[in-house]
Amino acid sequence: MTERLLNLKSEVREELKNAKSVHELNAVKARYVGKKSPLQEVLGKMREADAETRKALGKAINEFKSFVEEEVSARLQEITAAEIQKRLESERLDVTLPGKRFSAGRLHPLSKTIEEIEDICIGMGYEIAEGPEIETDHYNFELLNLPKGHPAREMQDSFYLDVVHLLRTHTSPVQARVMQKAGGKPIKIICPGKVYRRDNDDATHSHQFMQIEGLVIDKDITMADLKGTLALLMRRMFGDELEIRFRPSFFPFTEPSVEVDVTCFKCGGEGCPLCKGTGWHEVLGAGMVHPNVLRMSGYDPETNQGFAFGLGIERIAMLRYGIDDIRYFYQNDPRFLKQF
Ligand code: FA5
Repeated sequence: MTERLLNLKSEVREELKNAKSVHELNAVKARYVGKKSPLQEVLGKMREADAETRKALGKAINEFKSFVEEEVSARLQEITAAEIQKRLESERLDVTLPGKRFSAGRLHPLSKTIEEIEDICIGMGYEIAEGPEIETDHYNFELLNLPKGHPAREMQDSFYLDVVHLLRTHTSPVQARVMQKAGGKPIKIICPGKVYRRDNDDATHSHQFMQIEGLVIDKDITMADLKGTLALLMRRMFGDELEIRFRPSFFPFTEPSVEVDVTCFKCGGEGCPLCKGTGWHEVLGAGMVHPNVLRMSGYDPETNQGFAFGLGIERIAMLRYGIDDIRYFYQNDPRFLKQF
């Protein structure tokens, strides 16, 4: 019988050699030491044997079991090492390869410019207001002292949707909306937003562009407040390098009215094709709120004064970042956008 066990050992070795996985190893183990293994046959024989043979057989069985355990565990180590080696080879990482580039989104230069202006104005105590892009003729023109047939309406060629509605041509209609809601109380707001005009697109004009409207209404507001506010805003935006000039102008909703120009960033004021030889770029219109406008929206011009301004965001962004064509802002070219 001990001889039979010796033969089994060489069978076990052979089968373990052929086993390729943990599952196959366990199957070999069960086959040789499990309930249906040839050991059961040896155990059966033990019952009939004399005491001395039983002792010898018991020793041989235990030795066989330990042998199987050791062989299985040795083979298990080999299989595990081979599996690790296989994985290492198939999942090999070349740590010298360059990493994957992740492209991060960023703010559009116009959004950045609006945020900067908003931050400066909020620092001066302004609140942010909003108004609709589809406006009525009443708010876009009439409440701004531009009755039907007024020649100054032609200053802003409009996209009409029907006889009453149009795409707002400027952010100034928000003035009237805010004044009507404020019910005679002081106002200090800015309103950023898109505006639309039937202008021909060129390097400095777009049919859709953005403005920020500013409106301050209170007692004893003077032109000096307007000038000081705009000069501070411009200096904060451009530093002290660019020159600013206030030029008398005309808007039906302000009296007196001014336009503010900033030196051309391209030629430094000497005159070039971009500034059409003038050396300046107009960036905003402003003035003291016209008494008619105050009156139409519920303010007594005898006791209340105010100033208003409307600046062109694209023009400011062009000066700020040295961009020589307004159309870049609307082409969504990643080569342009990723510079900001
Ligand atoms: C107005 O729109 C007035 N509502 C501004 C105002 C507000 C005056 C409050 C007084 C009181 P104007 O048409 O000049 O004004 O436009 C204001 C600014 O918008 C200009 O200075 C310019 O920077 C910009 N702008 C005007 N037209 C265009 C255009 N087609 N493309 C790009 N920017 C423009």
